[in-house]
Amino acid sequence: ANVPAAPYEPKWESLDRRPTPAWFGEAKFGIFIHWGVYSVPAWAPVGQYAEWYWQCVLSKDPKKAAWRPYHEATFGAGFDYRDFAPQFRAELFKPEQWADVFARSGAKYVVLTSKHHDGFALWPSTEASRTWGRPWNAVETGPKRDLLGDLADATRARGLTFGIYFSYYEWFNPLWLSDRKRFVDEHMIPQFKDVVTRYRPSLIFNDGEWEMPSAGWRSEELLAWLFNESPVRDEVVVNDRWGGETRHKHGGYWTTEYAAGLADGSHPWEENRGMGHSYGLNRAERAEDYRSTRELVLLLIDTVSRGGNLLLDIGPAADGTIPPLMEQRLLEIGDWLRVNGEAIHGTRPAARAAQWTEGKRPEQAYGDYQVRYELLEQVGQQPRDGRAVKQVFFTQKPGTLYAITAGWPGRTLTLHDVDLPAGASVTLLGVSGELKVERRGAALVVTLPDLGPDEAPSRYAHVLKLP
Ligand code: FUL
Repeated sequence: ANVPAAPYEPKWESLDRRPTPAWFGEAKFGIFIHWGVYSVPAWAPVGQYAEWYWQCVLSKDPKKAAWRPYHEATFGAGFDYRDFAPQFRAELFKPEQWADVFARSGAKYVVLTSKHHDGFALWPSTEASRTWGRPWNAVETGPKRDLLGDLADATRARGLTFGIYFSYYEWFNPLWLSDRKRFVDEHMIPQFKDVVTRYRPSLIFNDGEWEMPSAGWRSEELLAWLFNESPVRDEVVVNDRWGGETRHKHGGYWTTEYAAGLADGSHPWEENRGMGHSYGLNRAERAEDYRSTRELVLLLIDTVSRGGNLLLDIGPAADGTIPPLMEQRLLEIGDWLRVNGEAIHGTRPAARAAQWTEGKRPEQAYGDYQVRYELLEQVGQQPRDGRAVKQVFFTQKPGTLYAITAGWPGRTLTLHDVDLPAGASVTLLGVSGELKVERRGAALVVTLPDLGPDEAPSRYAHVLKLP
């Protein structure tokens, strides 16, 4: 409804004026899924991206030196990545079960890799098999199933918004290697229009754009088609990966990847990352390589307090199962959101994103509940001494301020520079009754309920609701 009438001109100047459809800013939390042929080897040196398997095994870059010996020892020197495709079977894939987990996680949207840089399409893309000269989509080989269509249907049936990841670039597509212009004209553009028309994704996380400027990819034309003519022109949300020059400059929302994100909501943005160090499943990662639920919940809160969305990635296995550790994290985030979601979904950043410990060393803040958060250094929010941490995060809705504490604050919590109308009451989400509040100058001292160790309404973080 907030989208002005088409047409948009195939020029950044015009395309960049299209507002990001409102659903995105309300949703806050999405699930990213990297799933494909790379889910068969499902391996990377810890810290690297497993979905890059094919490229890295063939790479001469010394930083990628560990890949080839692993591949040769495990599968044999002559084993071609393409021969993993028949082993991508998805035999245990139950899209309804995935959708159930996603819905219970409190996420509002789901973004699946329609194809990654290996070019393998999760839908019956005729362009994929034609340009690769072999069955190179999930219906013609491997799962023999329209994974994209089945997940789109199942997630929508649970009220979730469905989107796709799409990579322009395909490392070894024969047409890309021989003629980039024909690759774009005869493969990429028809394929993009096909996937959009068939599945009507409400979000397109484009990627693999860096290899050419946007003019080479014909991105302005493609986006004008998307915004003016495509079946999703009213609701589609797009990111900023449309050509070597476009990130944080053109397109829709800005993307950050394993980074701190932006300092504020001056432009729509979304941080995306896995729970460990990879997007595709990496079987070399151990439990301690994964962020804890507490870290993930705090990451979500911190992101939302600065006006961003969090697109949290999972890497399902080639058999179609979600690794239980990932499922557990999602369900626990959902437990938190069930009590506290009103402070996340549909909110906007407050005047101030967070309250820091003032001049205190982090260990003096909340004992072991302190938020150690290396990310924040990257957005220049660290106070001078470099030791302070965020204790309280703020979000708001019209007429309501939410103060979200990292960990249980103890018997009282002092909120600095917060106003409270006379006679107004403060509550703790998940607990009935008003809290005692005392004004001390510009600060409010809130007395928390006297709860036993297991009686707090939720774990990890707690929400005070102020009128
Ligand atoms: C990057 C890709 O190269 C990664 O594999 C991953 O898909 C990430 C979301 O975007 O640019």
